[in-house]
Formats: sequence, structure tokens, C-alpha cells
Amino acid sequence: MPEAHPTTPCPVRSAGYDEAKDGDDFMKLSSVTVFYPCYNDAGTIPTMILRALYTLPYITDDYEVVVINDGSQDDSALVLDEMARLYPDHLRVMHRTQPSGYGGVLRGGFASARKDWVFYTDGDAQYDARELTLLAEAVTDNVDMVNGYKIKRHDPWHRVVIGLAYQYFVKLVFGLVIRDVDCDFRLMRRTIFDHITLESTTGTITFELVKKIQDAGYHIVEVPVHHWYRQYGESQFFNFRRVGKTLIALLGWWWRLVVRKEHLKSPTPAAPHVDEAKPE
Ligand SMILES: Nc1nc2c(ncn2[C@@H]2O[C@H](COP(=O)(O)OP(=O)(O)O)[C@@H](O)[C@H]2O)c(=O)[nH]1
Ligand SMILES: [Mg+2]
Repeated sequence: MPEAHPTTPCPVRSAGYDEAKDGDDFMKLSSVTVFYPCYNDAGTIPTMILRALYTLPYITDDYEVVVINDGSQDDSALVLDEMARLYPDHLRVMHRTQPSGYGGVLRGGFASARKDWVFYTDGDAQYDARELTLLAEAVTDNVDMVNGYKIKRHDPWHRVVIGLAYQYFVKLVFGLVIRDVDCDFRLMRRTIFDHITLESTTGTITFELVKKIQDAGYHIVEVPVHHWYRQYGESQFFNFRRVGKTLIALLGWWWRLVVRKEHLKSPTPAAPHVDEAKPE
């Protein structure tokens, strides 16, 4: 019997949820964009949105939720339009008629974020959006990114084994310092995206993102998060065709990021800054 999502008590309540609201030492974040990519996630995306909407006030007073639907074939479009009608003040939904892939959608989400911090996780609810409070609690003045790592992966056993091999392989190939590059549960300063340029249109975006952020010298911290079995739909990523394509793409990225270090050669765009008073 697969281990289901927790029901009660809410895991976040006992692990930071109330403290985030009441604790003396928790500093709310200035503003946060929660972003979800959605591809055939109609069965889970409303819960993901609702959990973001009622978790966010504990960690910030200024927030938005953004969802990009990448041409889903299920009823995600209908469900999302209804959610946007119900929450016009805090939810923005975009529909892509020309699918741009997982990487393309993440890049779109980062580009459209309007707040100081950007959090994203997948729309399939394998992560618990309420645990965003745990990431927020790890933020200090000199932290630029808080990355989750899976306490335990809840996927079919062969997927767990291959996932572990992939995780260590990618870490080794790219010299990554974080333990779980495959954990799509991340909170980042939005200004990071003024300095790094992402190109992936596929799942390779995860290691491209982490490698470029690491090499740009940003301070990354990690916190443990839960990971649950899929409750709706099927894993889209895990099939031989996609895994094969990812491995080939990985070689190309190794050449570009590790051998040629292209991302370190191109000049970094200057940081946007508040206009300084000019001498008359
Ligand atoms: N745009 C786009 N998003 C995808 C595609 N495949 C998966 N996704 C998104 O990526 C998320 C994670 O995919 P999933 O198949 O669960 O990957 P896994 O968690 O690694 O097994 C899903 O919730 C989808 O929103 C795709 O082909 N295109
Ligand atoms: Mg998944």
C-alpha cells in the first residue's frame, strides 16, 4: 500500500507553520512569487494553489501565485480559469498554446515573477507546498537560495534506484555542492535571474539552474522536505525515450558548463540598482 499524503495533523504545523506566524525570530520575507508549472496536473493543481494561498500570509505580506499551463491535454485549462476567477487578486494563470516544455515553462515563470523571492515546485503535488514555510525560515540576509532535499523519495522502487544513481552522476559530472539537484522545491531571490541566463527547454533545466547559480557564487542552503507518491496522472519524465534524451543533452551541457565554462565567460549583466542621486 503506497504511503499516502499526510492527512492530520498537517506536517507543517508541527514543523514551522505556527512558529513562522508567531515566533519572535522569524522575519517575514519582503514579497514572494509562488510559481507552478502545470502539464496535465488538473487533479492536483487546485490544492497546490490553495495551499500556497493560505501558507503565504505566514511568511510574507506581499505575494502572488503564478501558474503556466503548458498546453495540457487534461482539463487543467478549465480548472485553472475557474481558480483565477475565484482568486483574481493573488492568482495569475497563463496558458501556452505552443508548448515550451518543462524548462521553457520554468523560464517563463521566473521571467514573469514580480516579487523579491521566487518559489517553485511541480504542479503534481509530490511535494507539499505548505513546507514553503520551512524554506522561508532558512532565509537570512546572506542566503540567496534555499533548496529542499527529499527526506525519502516516494516513487516506484526502480525509479528510486535510478533516481539516486542519476542524482550522484549529475552531482559528479557538474561538481554540484547541493545534495539533491532533482528536488524541484526551491526558493530563490528573483535578482538571481538578472545575472544568470537559462536556456533549457526540458528537464535539464534543473542542473543547468543549480550549476549556474552555484558558479555565480550565490549562497545556497538546504532543508529537508517530504516527497509523496503521485496521487494523479503518471510521471511524464520517466520513460526510456526521455531518459535517453536527457543523458545525451547532459553530455552537451557538460561540454558547455564544465569543459568550456561558457557561462563564466560571457559578461554578467550589471545588477539593476536604484537610481543614484546625480550631482547637479
Ligand atoms: N511543460 C511540460 N511540463 C511537464 C512535462 N512533463 C512533466 N511536466 C511537469 O513537470 C512536473 C513533474 O513531472 P513528473 O513527470 O512528475 O516528473 P517526476 O516527478 O520527476 O516523475 C509535472 O507536474 C508537470 O507539471 C512536459 O512534457 N512539458
Ligand atoms: Mg512528479
